[in-house]
Amino acid sequence: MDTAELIWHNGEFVPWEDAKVHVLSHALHYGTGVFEGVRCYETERGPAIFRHADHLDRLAKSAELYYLGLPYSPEQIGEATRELIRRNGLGSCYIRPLAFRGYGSLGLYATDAPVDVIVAAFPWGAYLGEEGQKHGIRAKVSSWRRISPAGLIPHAKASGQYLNSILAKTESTNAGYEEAILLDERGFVCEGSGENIFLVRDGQIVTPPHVAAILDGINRKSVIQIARDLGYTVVERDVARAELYLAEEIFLTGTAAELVPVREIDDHPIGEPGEITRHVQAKFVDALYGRAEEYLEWLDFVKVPAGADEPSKVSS
Ligand code: PPE
Repeated sequence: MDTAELIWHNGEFVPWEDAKVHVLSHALHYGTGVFEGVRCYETERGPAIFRHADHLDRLAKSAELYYLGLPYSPEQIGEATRELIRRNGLGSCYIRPLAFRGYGSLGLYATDAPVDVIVAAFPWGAYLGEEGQKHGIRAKVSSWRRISPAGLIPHAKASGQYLNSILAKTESTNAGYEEAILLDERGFVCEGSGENIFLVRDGQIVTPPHVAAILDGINRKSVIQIARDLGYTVVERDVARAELYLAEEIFLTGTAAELVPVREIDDHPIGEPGEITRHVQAKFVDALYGRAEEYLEWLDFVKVPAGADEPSKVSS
């Protein structure tokens, strides 16, 4: 992976190679961590973090859902992140905040083990490839079902839950596809291994509802808003597997992936990215890079404009 100079670790900026944990850290054994994937984009006014407050809010909610008491407020983690990007001298980058049960005790009720927090920021290119963003990817419905709300919390972004995504992604990659699409236990479409999914049917945009067994993606919400603002009808409803094959267009959204068209699924051709996908994708990319005036409020600028007040310092 591409690295950077510093990582924020429990309130300190430490050299990348020194950001280490003990091998008996709780999260290493049980997956007791919650995290975010956030992206920062180089805009005309300098680096800006896309929907930063929403990501920090989801991090706090994921922590709450798994009884992890965060030792830092979302505001403190947010300011640490902006300072990290400044100190690392980064422009466009991927940001990975993680809160996890650290070293102190093992066993399943380990409230003695502290909650450690890190934020890393480093360069990370197109998750499903630049070619995929332009011409679409090939996807396969996974034989693994998406984690059920009966046993875990699909709405939380928790480390251990990603074993489910990893099984699906491994299966689809080994079979020669670029992404896996997971169904829920009823057989309805949920999402990709690390992205939400949208279909175009009869000119309408359709996506599984936020109460489905999906991660309620921040880019999902952004794309729904952008599509509606562009005049499209967006319907949140259950999506049957067969609709994947009958769709006029399909695309995926996520922080790492951004907006990626799907050109083939289970060997059924969907075709080159369609008109609606292209239209929404272009506006979405403009929003990410601060080129869409109407969505500027989604951006958290890292650097203070010259002449403005200094931002408050990290208080930890
Ligand atoms: N579903 C899942 C399961 C998921 O992991 C992500 C993000 C999304 C949907 C889209 O959510 P959002 O980024 O808020 O629009 N996946 C993150 C982790 C990917 C990874 O490989 O790590 C990401 O995109 O950063």
